[in-house]
Amino acid sequence: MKTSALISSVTLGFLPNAIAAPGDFNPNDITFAVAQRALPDAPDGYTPSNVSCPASRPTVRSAANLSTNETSWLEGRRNKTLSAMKDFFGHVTVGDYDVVGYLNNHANNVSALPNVGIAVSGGGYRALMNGAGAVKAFDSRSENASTSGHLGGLLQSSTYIAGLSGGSWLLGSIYINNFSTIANLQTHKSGAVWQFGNSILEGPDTGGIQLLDSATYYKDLAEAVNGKRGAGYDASITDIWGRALSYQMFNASNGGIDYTWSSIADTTDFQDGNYPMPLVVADGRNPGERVVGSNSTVYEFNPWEFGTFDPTVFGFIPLKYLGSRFEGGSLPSNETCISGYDSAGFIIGTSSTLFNQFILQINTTSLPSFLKNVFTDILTKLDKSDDDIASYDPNPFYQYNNDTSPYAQQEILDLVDGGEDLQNIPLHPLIQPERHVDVIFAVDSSADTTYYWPNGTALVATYERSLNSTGIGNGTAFPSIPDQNTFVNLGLNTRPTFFGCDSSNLTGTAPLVVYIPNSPYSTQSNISTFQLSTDDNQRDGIILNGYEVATMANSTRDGNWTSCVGCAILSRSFERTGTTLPDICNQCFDRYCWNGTVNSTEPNVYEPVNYLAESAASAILPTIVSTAVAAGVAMFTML
Ligand SMILES: *[C@@H]1O[C@H](CO)[C@@H](O)[C@H](O)[C@H]1NC(C)=O
Ligand SMILES: *[C@@H]1O[C@H](CO)[C@@H](O)[C@H](O)[C@H]1NC(C)=O
Ligand SMILES: *[C@@H]1O[C@H](CO)[C@@H](O)[C@H](O)[C@H]1NC(C)=O
Ligand SMILES: *[C@@H]1O[C@H](CO)[C@@H](O)[C@H](O)[C@H]1NC(C)=O
Ligand SMILES: *[C@@H]1O[C@H](CO)[C@@H](O)[C@H](O)[C@H]1NC(C)=O
Ligand SMILES: *[C@@H]1O[C@H](CO)[C@@H](O)[C@H](O)[C@H]1NC(C)=O
Ligand SMILES: *[C@@H]1O[C@H](CO)[C@@H](O)[C@H](O)[C@H]1NC(C)=O
Ligand SMILES: *[C@@H]1O[C@H](CO)[C@@H](O)[C@H](O)[C@H]1NC(C)=O
Ligand SMILES: *[C@@H]1O[C@H](CO)[C@@H](O)[C@H](O)[C@H]1NC(C)=O
Ligand SMILES: *[C@@H]1O[C@H](CO)[C@@H](O)[C@H](O)[C@H]1NC(C)=O
Ligand SMILES: *[C@@H]1O[C@H](CO)[C@@H](O)[C@H](O)[C@H]1NC(C)=O
Ligand SMILES: CC(=O)N[C@H]1CO[C@H](CO)[C@@H](O)[C@@H]1O
Repeated sequence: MKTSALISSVTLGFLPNAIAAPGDFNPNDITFAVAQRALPDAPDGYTPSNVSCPASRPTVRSAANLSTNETSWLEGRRNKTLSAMKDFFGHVTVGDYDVVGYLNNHANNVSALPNVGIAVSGGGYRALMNGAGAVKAFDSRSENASTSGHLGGLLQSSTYIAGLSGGSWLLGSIYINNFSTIANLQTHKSGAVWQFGNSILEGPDTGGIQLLDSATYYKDLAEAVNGKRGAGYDASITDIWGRALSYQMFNASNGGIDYTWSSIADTTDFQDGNYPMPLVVADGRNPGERVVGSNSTVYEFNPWEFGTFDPTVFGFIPLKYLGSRFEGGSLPSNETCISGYDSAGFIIGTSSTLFNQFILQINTTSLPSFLKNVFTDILTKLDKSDDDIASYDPNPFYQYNNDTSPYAQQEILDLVDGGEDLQNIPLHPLIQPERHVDVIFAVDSSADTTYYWPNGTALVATYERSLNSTGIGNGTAFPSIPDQNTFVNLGLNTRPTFFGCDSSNLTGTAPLVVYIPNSPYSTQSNISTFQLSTDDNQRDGIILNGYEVATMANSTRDGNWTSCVGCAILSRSFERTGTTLPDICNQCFDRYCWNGTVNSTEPNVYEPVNYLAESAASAILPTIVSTAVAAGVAMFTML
């Protein structure tokens, strides 16, 4: 019996007892039981537990280099991206230039070849769905995606894919479900994942893989979090939030309670370099500060490690041993190794702490009052019950880099939503010089404007942070980005725009950024960040719109769009190999590269019309939130 005995029988006495225990075999799960996927390898469900340490005890390592894990993985992955790029340039032409011939000529030196990254912004369910549409467009497995005018194969050609907040829910849905296609996530039978018609407050449909009713759902949430607390770890509302998200995102019984993020690194397909490397971003909140500013530390969770390249902490620990009591960068000899802390749901919950407040709205539902009481009971046991933070107890970077780390004397590390520093696109891991990324496809579903469209705020934040290259930017460089008024006035947020095309005009080595802002094609995809549920029609409409955003309506808006994407991919590689770009690329760059023009006059309210006129008539008008709510949670509206 893995369930915790710590839940008081008073609390649970009235609940049904026919509850599937974690790990129970579920016949509906049969296809997943045999498929390769992230692994249910946590030793005791959600409760972190002692495990024997490996022969060389885990330590904090300096962030001066990439991990040996990533370096050796890259050798395999870069080879795989080469063949994927050859497929991609089979249907994406660049004038009459022989791109496949070029790739073949440099096949023995993969570092000469393009190194592609994808970044999916935050913005709650809107970002999850719009981001999913873009990923669907980039995935060669999607129907029609590998035909002329489409962009299938870009995902397979990528080395990295980063997500934060709502974007991290997308990454979790893909990676914890066996590198699932988006179409599969959309078509799961009732009761399985991505059933957003049920709000997260109600829990999953009964039936399907979860076999839960609301009572069991809340009981499970409570039990998981109480188990962690009972084992001596500080828990926060983010623990409940992460567990709740897991039921919506992970197609495994009990909301995939024993799936860890680090298990991604243990799957054969990932080890063989068959997928891009997923990166989830969260921010640190400086001790004693409520505002998460541009000087807060940006952390990443990758399949092997958790840590940061920022000059504050400047270190990484093995993710599998998160929860172990590190001190001054090593694990004292009287401390055991801990595993199971890096629950996949807790990782995506951490990246999205701004939304953990959703769960506090339970009293607005029609759920029976005994359930509200169960929930209130857990909340009162949490130290920071209404705080939008994730508590990492113990702080793995305790007494590490005392001189530079503001967190060195903190026994608990507070992490918050990856977009709280306004860098709402997870570019940070992709602009680290050690990673040598050439081009980033930056999908932005932020709600910056009155009607929840992006206006470049996320890019501005990353650009400004990079200007402090000797400080918090720590050697990163980023293309020049104009102010938000310019984005709106020049329409840089209504269609894809390239930044940093001219590499000689940069302050250091930086990727070319292909900015892909959410905009309306067949659907008004600007749903409110507060909208907690979408029926399947709206969900699929926004995903399709995201597909059209990325492909410019399957190239009907610009017959040369996919060629231009090809030019963006090849640009830095051609510079390294001294190759001249084909003529069509110059036309593309004239059309898509921001050329330095600025118009900072204040624009009118931004209200784009659907590009695909025939569907404009049926457009759903954006929901306008009451000003009182909007003022109270201003931060929400930006993300
Ligand atoms: C990562 O690298 C370390 C040291 O090289 C190795 O011990 C460990 O097994 C690797 N982790 C994975 C998941 O491959
Ligand atoms: C990658 O490809 C190169 C060139 O074909 C080959 O020499 C090398 O062994 C490959 N590496 C891996 C890890 O597959
Ligand atoms: C971060 O910046 C704020 C505002 O400039 C400043 O008050 C604070 O001390 C800084 N925090 C750290 C840890 O550098
Ligand atoms: C290990 O030793 C330190 C210092 O004496 C102590 O604070 C800590 O509680 C010990 N840990 C365990 C697991 O006993
Ligand atoms: C729900 O309402 C009850 C009764 O008014 C209150 O005690 C509890 O704190 C509320 N719960 C939340 C999460 O607001
Ligand atoms: C870091 O600070 C702690 C507490 O002040 C101290 O015990 C420890 O020796 C320091 N570590 C280093 C490497 O200076
Ligand atoms: C851009 O977005 C920010 C919030 O991210 C907002 O404060 C600003 O007013 C917006 N400006 C324009 C021109 O939309
Ligand atoms: C740059 O970063 C350093 C260290 O983080 C900080 O002291 C300094 O105030 C920052 N400068 C600017 C202009 O933000
Ligand atoms: C774009 O292609 C997708 C996938 O084939 C299709 O579902 C959609 O209807 C197309 N949209 C337009 C505007 O052609
Ligand atoms: C695409 O580019 C070619 C070559 O530069 C040009 O001749 C053609 O007119 C362009 N097509 C469109 C639809 O813009
Ligand atoms: C070129 O660099 C200058 C100085 O950083 C900057 O002001 C300008 O906007 C850049 N131009 C482009 C097109 O990025
Ligand atoms: C390029 C650069 O400035 N790197 C610095 C990043 O931060 C670490 C830790 O403070 C420094 O040692 C590096 O020199």
